[in-house]
Amino acid sequence: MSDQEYKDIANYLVAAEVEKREVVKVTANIKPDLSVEEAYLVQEELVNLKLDEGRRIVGPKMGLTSHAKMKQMGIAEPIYGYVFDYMLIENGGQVPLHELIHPKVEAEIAFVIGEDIEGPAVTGAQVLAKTKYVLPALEIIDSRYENFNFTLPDVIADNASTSRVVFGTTLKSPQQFELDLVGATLTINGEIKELGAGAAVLGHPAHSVAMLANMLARKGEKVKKGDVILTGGITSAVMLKYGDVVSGKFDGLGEVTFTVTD
Ligand code: OOG
Ligand code: MG
Repeated sequence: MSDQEYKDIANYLVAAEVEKREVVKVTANIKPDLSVEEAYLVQEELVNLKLDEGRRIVGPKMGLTSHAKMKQMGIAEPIYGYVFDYMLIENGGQVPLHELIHPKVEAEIAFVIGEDIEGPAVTGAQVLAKTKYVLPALEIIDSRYENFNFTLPDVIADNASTSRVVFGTTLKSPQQFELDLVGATLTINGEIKELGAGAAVLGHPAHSVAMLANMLARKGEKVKKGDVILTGGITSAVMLKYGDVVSGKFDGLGEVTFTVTD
């Protein structure tokens, strides 16, 4: 593929996000044989488009880290994307539906990185030693593709469906927890919709950051001090609708909430 082809696909996906409309997946007709490697090059173009507009990266995010999602997609390795500043919503804030396409929410544990982590062969224990804080989060994913219907390269090109994030306001040292055993519930309008534990994320959320560092190492990049990293959904994602009051509760880490407005 030429640089121009990568740029064209990145523009196609950014236009879908900006114009809030779903589009046909890339592998349906634009590039049926798009590979995972090429998809990350499209994602890089997409990230550059946003950086050129003056957007700032908050940190990378991992996706498809739960056994359930990996099995559903038939994949062996999770994916990553990037969270930008304009995607942040304060805890207790509002998520306006008119800004999005067909959003879903999932509960996640986030890491604030205290020291650079450079792969390959990074372990979960090394990640924990270099993590300053952990905090709870609700990620709002909004695939730009029709009905969230995509192949692995499609979703990688689409920045792993990243759309909005609400971070919790309690920061805790990871040493205080057994993060694999931290339970989480996702409640909408008072009804528990999903529940799980940190272990849903590759056995332990720190493994997710270790895997990210190892994946980034292949292109000479690293997890950086100050990155705030979403480690991947503990729960399945739940479709949002107007008026929803959403709450994620995490054992020992507090609560994250938002309301869906029109
Ligand atoms: C891809 C994004 C997955 C996660 O936490 O697994 C993700 C998708 O399911 O649309 O963010
Ligand atoms: Mg996620």
